[in-house]
Amino acid sequence: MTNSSANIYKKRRENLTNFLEEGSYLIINSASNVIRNNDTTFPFRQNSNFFYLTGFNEPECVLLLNNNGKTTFFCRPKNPDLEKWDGFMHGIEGAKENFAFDNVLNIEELEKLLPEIIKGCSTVYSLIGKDQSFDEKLITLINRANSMERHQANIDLKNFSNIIGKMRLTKYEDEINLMKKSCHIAAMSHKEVISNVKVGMSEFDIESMYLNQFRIRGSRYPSYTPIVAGGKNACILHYIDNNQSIEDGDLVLVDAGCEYGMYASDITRTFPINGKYSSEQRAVYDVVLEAHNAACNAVKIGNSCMEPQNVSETVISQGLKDLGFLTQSMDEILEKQLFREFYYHKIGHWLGLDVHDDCPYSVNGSDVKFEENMVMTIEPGIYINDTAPVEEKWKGIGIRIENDIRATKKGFENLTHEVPYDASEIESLMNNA
Ligand SMILES: [Mn+2]
Repeated sequence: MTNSSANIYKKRRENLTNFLEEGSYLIINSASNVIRNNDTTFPFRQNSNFFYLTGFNEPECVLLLNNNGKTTFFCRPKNPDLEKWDGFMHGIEGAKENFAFDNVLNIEELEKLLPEIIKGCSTVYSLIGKDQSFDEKLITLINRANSMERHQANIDLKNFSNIIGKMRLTKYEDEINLMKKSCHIAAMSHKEVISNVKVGMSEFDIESMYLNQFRIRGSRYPSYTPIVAGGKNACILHYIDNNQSIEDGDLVLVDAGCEYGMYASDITRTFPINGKYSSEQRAVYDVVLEAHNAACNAVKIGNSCMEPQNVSETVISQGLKDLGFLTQSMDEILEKQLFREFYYHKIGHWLGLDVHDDCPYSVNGSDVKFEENMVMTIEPGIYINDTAPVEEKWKGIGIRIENDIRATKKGFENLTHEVPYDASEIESLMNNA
């Protein structure tokens, strides 16, 4: 790691000390290797909050940050034998030289040294509830520190997740650049796959094409398990079996994004396997598109982050009325949330290091208001299940359109605009390949 990127993380830690009480410590641990089965592990993925504050990409580390911005970092010592099996480790010297920590210690000494460091402090902030075994270890070590300073007040343990969540809401310039790249790779992958799908391909075939596109464009992993849903499988929101054949005349809903530089993209497109929407599919599609466009316009500095939700409910309700699916008055549809029969998820979520970025939607009881460089997905959908009270010809249609939207000074920027989402544009993409 270069010094300049170490400084990015150092600056974040310094900014964060503004939220720490006098005489306090923030303590946060890295992710661990996770067993998949027997003795094989999933690929290591660093804890997003830990990465946000350190840029350090190894397991078995703990960061201590005091309110003056001084850092003590615990990590694994360099081990040439282990490196022969698992690859490069920074080690204690490497962490000290390359990551701008003030002090670096051996993780094996955490239990001995941590109580010494924090004894007599007022407060320990930690991400309580994210990792139960670390929570338990930390409580034990805080108790040990308390027993060393019997004439002082006990240390308060406070949850830090809302503070760091609020910080992560507004992305720094370097984060926006990585997000743009992640969105670009995902968008170009969607575009390439959609222009190449053909009748006869299965969900599995199409999933493989996406994963290949992500990889050849520089992203090793999707940011979540892709959803590749043919026909009525689209009505199952978290469908990830992706193993069914697709009939001529079916729609395919693909919700797939990639991870680049630790940042997630998240895109959904719904296209006809044969390159042409039926009139029913098109009618529903255009309602979802209208809701999508209206919701994007509501991503505006100063607006409540719930505004896109409200706007999408109104547009979809009107559309469901126009299609004849709902017959009640608009007031009744909205008040009783009757649209939820067809639109049964929320408009979107914060996006960043996590695909569902771990950031708040309300703070102290008030909705978060959009600020520049907040990024939210906008993803309205309409799903017509077998049990829906509509004519047979509509059943099994499931449509969602999802883009990644950044709040800007001028309004909003669609970071995933490179893959078309207008129905006619999708048809020309599929037929002019
Ligand atoms: Mn999403």
